[in-house]
Amino acid sequence: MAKPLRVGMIGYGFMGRAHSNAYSQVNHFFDLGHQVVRKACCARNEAKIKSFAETWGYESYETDWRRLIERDDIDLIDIGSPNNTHLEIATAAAEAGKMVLCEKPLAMNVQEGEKMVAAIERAGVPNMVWYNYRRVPAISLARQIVEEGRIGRAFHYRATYLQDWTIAEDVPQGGPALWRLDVNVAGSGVTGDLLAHSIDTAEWLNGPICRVSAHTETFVKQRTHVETGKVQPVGIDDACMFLAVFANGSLGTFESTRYARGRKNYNTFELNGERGSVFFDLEDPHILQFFRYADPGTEKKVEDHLTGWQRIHVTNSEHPYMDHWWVPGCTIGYEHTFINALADFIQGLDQGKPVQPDFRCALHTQRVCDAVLESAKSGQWVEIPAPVETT
Ligand code: SOE
Repeated sequence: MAKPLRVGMIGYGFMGRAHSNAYSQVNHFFDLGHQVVRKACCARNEAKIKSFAETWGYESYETDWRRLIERDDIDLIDIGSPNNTHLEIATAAAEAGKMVLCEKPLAMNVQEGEKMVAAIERAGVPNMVWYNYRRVPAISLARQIVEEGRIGRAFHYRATYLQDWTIAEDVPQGGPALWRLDVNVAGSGVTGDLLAHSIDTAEWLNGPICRVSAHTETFVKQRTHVETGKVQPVGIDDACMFLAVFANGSLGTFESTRYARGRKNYNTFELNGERGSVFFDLEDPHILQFFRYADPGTEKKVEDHLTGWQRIHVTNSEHPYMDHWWVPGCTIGYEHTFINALADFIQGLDQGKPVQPDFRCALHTQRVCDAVLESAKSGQWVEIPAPVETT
């Protein structure tokens, strides 16, 4: 008999919907020891959260997150509200003994992230940060290929994360969704919002980044603020590019912008090693490209007339997560990455094993983001301390 997992969801925007969909679907597709109960959702605007509760099947709603955390019929608090709320909510939730899931990036900056990790680890509560792209089956397959030794010694890692939705000067800052343009709410621009994803994926596949050199640009320097109605300076980075050195000696380049006309959510990476390479593009999410030069173990080189990039359609039941979905050849989508992530978290609960990326792991991603922003300011290379290992 599955144990109930009573969820309190904070936030009703893009991520509130993505997470709520995962809560409603996960037990239909994964055989788990916990049954999710959508107990309550929470936001300040009563009319909106009431309607959200009805749409997504929550039993109740709250308009104050403190009240949600006080409730003894809630086991897990999920933070899907803007970045400047993460610290306070996560700390209070951990102190109340709740499990905590948090949307990325972990925090506004490293100082906040450290406080969050301290609170979570003091309380010893299960936790996870929603770096959902790890759960794209093709990206998980890339990790498997790396772990199988098929890339071998890594030389280069190349990531891009491009969008185009803030090019117009009349896009305002502040308020729902557009808080991402307000530095006081978001902490940073593309570095925390987009490159954080690229960094999480890169470190998962290729190990820790130990030094960075960055440059950022803010193309539109002033925007009307939704809350004040006034034209105010823009404090976020609109674009960021950085060079990285990984602890394994390989070299990385990372580029991100919201000014790449035509690019909507172009999240790509390529890893080149001695035995092979992998390439992924989120606009073609079911495909992992793999170049096989030599096999691990034997070091036998693939016959010359057969070498070439393979396009692996990652939908076979042998592929990560795909045995939970449809028959081979049938694809899954963006929303499934959240369902897969939640399933991993619940399996961790079932087995008493922590799941990655946890808060501590996400703190290292935050360190890289902060180092990138510091380097962009100083024009100097910035060193990043090695992560403290978690399980
Ligand atoms: C920004 O546009 C955004 O919604 C990010 O906040 C998400 O994390 C990313 O996955 C898609 O783009």
